[in-house]
Amino acid sequence: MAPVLILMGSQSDWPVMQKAAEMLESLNVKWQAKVVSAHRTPDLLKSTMEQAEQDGVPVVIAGAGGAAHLPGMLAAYTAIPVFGVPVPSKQLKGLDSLLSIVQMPKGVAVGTLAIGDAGAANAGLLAAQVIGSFDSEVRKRVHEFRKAQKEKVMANSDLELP
Ligand code: RP5
Repeated sequence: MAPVLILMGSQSDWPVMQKAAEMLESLNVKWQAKVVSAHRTPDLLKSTMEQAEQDGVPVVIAGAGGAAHLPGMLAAYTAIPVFGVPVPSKQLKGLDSLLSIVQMPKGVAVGTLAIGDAGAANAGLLAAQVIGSFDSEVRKRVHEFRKAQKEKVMANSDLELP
């Protein structure tokens, strides 16, 4: 069983959601990805979360666009922390996705990330940090990632006009 379950509303969400998978790969955290739609496959949504509970999955990342009800509905079925990624939509560029995910009613929590690639990558990072709270090796790798990121910024901090 992979510790991070990445769910998305459509195959078309994968180009964004794979940024979460790439981040997890870079931190050597195993993941599993699956298409589950809140509207098109509601029964699958319920059974997927029941299975995740049974399997002891510690964290779920869920991305959806437009009327993005997937993360909230997943959270309704489980006590596993759910991180929601608003996927950019064709018409409203993901503002609709963001508002659909972030405006949860009190009592059912979804941790909402930024719209698009950065949000998906950070969902992967945050999921790794959750795993790192009980797996010191993963925690160490998150620290190493931060250190490498800082060194990259420092190495290119002097700007010049072309
Ligand atoms: C949402 O509708 C999905 O998460 C996706 O972002 C959006 C469009 O889906 P497709 O019509 O591309 O399958 O449920």
